[in-house]
Amino acid sequence: PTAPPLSRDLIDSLNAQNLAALQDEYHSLGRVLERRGCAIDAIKQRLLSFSLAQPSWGTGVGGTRFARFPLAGEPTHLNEKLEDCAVVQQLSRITPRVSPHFPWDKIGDARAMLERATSLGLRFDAVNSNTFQDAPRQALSYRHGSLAHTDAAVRAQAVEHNIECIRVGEALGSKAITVWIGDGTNFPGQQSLASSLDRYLESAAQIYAALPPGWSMLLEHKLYEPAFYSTVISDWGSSMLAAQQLGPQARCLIDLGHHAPNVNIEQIVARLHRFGKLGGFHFNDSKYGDDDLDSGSINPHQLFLVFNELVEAELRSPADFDPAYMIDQSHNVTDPIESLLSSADAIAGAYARALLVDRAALTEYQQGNDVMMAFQTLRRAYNVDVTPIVAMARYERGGAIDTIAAYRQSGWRPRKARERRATSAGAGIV
Ligand code: PSV
Ligand code: MN
Ligand code: MN
Repeated sequence: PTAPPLSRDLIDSLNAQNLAALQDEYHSLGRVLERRGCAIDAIKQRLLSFSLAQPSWGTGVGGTRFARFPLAGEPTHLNEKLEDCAVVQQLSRITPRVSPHFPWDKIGDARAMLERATSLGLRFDAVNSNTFQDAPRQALSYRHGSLAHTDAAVRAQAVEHNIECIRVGEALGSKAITVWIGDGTNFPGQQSLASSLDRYLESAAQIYAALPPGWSMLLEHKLYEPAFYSTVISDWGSSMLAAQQLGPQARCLIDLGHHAPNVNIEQIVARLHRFGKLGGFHFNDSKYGDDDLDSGSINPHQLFLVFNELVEAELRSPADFDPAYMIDQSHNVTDPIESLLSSADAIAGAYARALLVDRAALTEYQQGNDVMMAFQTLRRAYNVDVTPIVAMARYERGGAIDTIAAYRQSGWRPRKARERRATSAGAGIV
């Protein structure tokens, strides 16, 4: 039996206040779209089968390397993180899975943790390994790298940790492991750029060999940070070469914040899909680097263009289209639940806009090299305020029409501030 954390009556009574306006706006938008030959119900239907994973670590206040300002009532361990994820899911209805990160998340009895998640209406998504930090009581340090370390014993320890993550993931009902490493250098000459990659490939192959059938290994690349001169898996090219060498269960994961400035991420989406290596996404937004700001808060147009490629990719070859969608943000100055709600909304909205693109017209304009009209076809879809479609889909799935207002009215955070122990300013919620 599921026990959602917020009162159903509260959500229903708030929805009752908002429903007439939503219906009016939905039907009015429906008429606009109908004149363009597009059925609003069909778009809503597609949204009804769209979902995203939440990062367990996104439920706490992340902080920066300068400071962390604790939030009263933030979760202190996985049980409480799951509760907060359940609140997000109860209101948004498109975030039913949680991605755990080890050893930040202490699982204990995996079966009990899975039952707890299930009772909250949640499932587990990809597990994340962590060899970019030293865990307490760890034998060997990752100061100079992990999977690509010069010392075979450190590499073996990092491989072992990843295999352990897979085993825990199996018990949690997960189907993928996401591997992001911080390995790289801060000085020219510090390491051999060629040998580091060789060592990574050898270690990654050992993790790959431990994958259960039906599992994916998602390789997440990142240009820089913590390494500032060179990073072993720095870009989609390195990620793609590694995934190709490892085998069919290895695919590439795109974190929107992990690229050089102005890189054409949507083109990377098209490339990876073309070669069967589009594994998944970490959604967030950025202005300067890996800022981990809320999805769609800085560059919503880029988010739309990414989804435009995703819709196109699915149309081209639906059989091998199965990217894992997840939010990966650091919430420093907002209540994380509100940020997750707002981001889920922005991501669903970008998808809805991409679904509005008149694909037949676009192809024709592209074929005839009608540059302006091809561009206008995208612009026309992007300009639509899709709020009523996203809200109606959410309402029909049992969520809140106005998620943030419902969350605030629920008094969840003040209640948790009384119940949960306070976190410290220095450390994250590990
Ligand atoms: C690294 O910057 C990253 O995006 C990876 O996904 C990590 O696992 C995550 O952030 C956690 O902070
Ligand atoms: Mn990420
Ligand atoms: Mn990141």
